[in-house]
Amino acid sequence: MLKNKFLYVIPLVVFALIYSCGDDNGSVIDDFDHAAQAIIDNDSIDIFLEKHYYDDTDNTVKLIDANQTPLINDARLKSKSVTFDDIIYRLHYFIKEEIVIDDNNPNPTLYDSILITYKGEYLQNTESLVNFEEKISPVWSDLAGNISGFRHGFLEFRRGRNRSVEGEPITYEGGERGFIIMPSGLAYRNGIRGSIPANSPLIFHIRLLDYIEDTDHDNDSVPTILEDLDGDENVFNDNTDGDQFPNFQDRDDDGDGILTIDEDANGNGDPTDDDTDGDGTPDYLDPDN
Ligand SMILES: [Ca+2]
Ligand SMILES: [Ca+2]
Ligand SMILES: [Ca+2]
Ligand SMILES: [Ca+2]
Repeated sequence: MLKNKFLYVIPLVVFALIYSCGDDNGSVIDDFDHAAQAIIDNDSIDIFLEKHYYDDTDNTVKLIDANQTPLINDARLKSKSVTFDDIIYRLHYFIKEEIVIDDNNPNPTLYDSILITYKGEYLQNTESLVNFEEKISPVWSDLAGNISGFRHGFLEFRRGRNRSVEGEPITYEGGERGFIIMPSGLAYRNGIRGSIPANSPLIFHIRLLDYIEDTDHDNDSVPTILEDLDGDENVFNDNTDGDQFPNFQDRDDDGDGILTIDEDANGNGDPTDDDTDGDGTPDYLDPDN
């Protein structure tokens, strides 16, 4: 079941993966002033939020043309700080209607595969948006490799419940909808991405239908969230054996020839709690045991 679902993870953000790789490339010299751009974007987004409102009839963000409530005064608009590359950014998110259903883990983590619908737009200026991508039918997306604003925004949304009937279209009950609005620093920064100009704040109109709990990209029975060993919210820079695969894509994390899934001495399905030589390093990360 889990494996089948994962096959549908789609490349909404393959470009984000490419970006991540580029970012680690020491040959790229980037003297762009990201801190200054963060201030510019923050001001633009504030003005945008003053000039627009949320139209509940068609779930869109529109320019105020009468006495609608500006987003900045709409109690449903929330914000939080997200640090990326040592800069603290402000990320806004808007949940149209909070939906609580019986679910112990309604929100995804930063590393999960999510089932969503969305429409992405960039701010051309503080009064106009330009659509760059839209998925009306549900698609699977991988948060692990996605842009920071997208990842941190989705954490705030609750999934729905699958009510699909065999042979009929996928149907979900609940599944919160709304939007995320992010500065360019949490999106594609000063790079051009498809039709999106450099330094563009983005807005994603979204609905979270479902996600895979404890998404495990390499199926080694260590959830991807636990393969971010240094806890820096980036799974691409954790590579215990220094081979070409970061741990979350490596089925033998310590490169000792024994697959991680088989370094489970107590057989409880969790390799992270087995340390047979008692040296403080679990066997799956211990090349000499
Ligand atoms: Ca894993
Ligand atoms: Ca990491
Ligand atoms: Ca692994
Ligand atoms: Ca080992």
